[in-house]
Amino acid sequence: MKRSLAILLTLMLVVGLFAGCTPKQQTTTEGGNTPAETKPVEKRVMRIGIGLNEDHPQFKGLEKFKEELNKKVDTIDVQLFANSALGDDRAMMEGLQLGTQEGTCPSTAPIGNFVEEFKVFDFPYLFPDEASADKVLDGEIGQELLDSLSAKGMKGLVYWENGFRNLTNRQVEVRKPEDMKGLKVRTMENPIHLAAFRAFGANPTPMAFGELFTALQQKTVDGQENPIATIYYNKFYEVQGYTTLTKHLYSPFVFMISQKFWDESTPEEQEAIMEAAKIARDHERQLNREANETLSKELEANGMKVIELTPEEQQAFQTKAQAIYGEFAQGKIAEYLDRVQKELAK
Ligand code: KDG
Repeated sequence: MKRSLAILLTLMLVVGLFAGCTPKQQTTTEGGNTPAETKPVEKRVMRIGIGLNEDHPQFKGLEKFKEELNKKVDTIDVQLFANSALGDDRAMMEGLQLGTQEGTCPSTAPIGNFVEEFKVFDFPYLFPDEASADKVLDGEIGQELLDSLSAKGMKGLVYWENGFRNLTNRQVEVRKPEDMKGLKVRTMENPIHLAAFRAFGANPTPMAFGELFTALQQKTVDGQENPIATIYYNKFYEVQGYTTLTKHLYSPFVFMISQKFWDESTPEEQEAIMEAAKIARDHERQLNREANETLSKELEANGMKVIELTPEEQQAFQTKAQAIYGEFAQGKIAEYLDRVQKELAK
């Protein structure tokens, strides 16, 4: 009797130990009433979060990713979260590292806090147009930087598009840097952005995107800067009077998943993830470009004044921005900047 009790206890301990050792992979199973002989498909959950809302091309891109991935494999359950439901860009990248979520799509601006070299993409007026950005981002330089994320626990898949950023504010018709004097402007968490806005004469302050609308509404800040699609889909026209088409920075997104999720994927799944990410990228870029082309009119229809700058006016902003290049183009960032500029000159 004693012996069988000992065996039973040992068995329970072994089973318990094994249960403890199984990788903590969150799984879901498809379909409840499968016949006994067919094993239910075990799905790994891929939670992807972004700061923007469901109307934005970025979210449409994620829906496309999910649809394409589902066509190729049935072992991954993609779950999408908009509106900073999983946190801001920085917190979500930390979430990939900690394993509390599997995917996100931040602007490059906060990525510089994880991999310094990423700051190369955040120099104002670096890319003259979308085609030049695509050339660098989808080429060798872009790939090298994506690869550098792996050492930080993040697998950079491809670049999507946030787009050319423009200034909005509540009270001033900004046409030249001097008009920005003393204006409290929210920027992303990036030292180059902060320096650029100081150089323009503004009083910049970094803030998470999720807090921005309320900050504008409560007048904690006077203005902010984002691409037209974001200004429109986030209804900033309800709390801002003016958009100046400064186009001061082409802002890329990096679509990334956790390195752990990638490493635990089969080669077939990895191929499917990569293919779906690329199809979704093309879809998202196209929607975003259409939105940026057409939505200025909608901003005006919603009571905003949209200010186009003459080439001379634009140049005045560019000259101010140029003055901060030296301070940030140091070490590895300087090397990358040089390579990007050579690539653009080709
Ligand atoms: O989903 C992306 C957003 O979290 C953020 O990157 C948007 O450009 C952005 C900003 O200003 O924070």
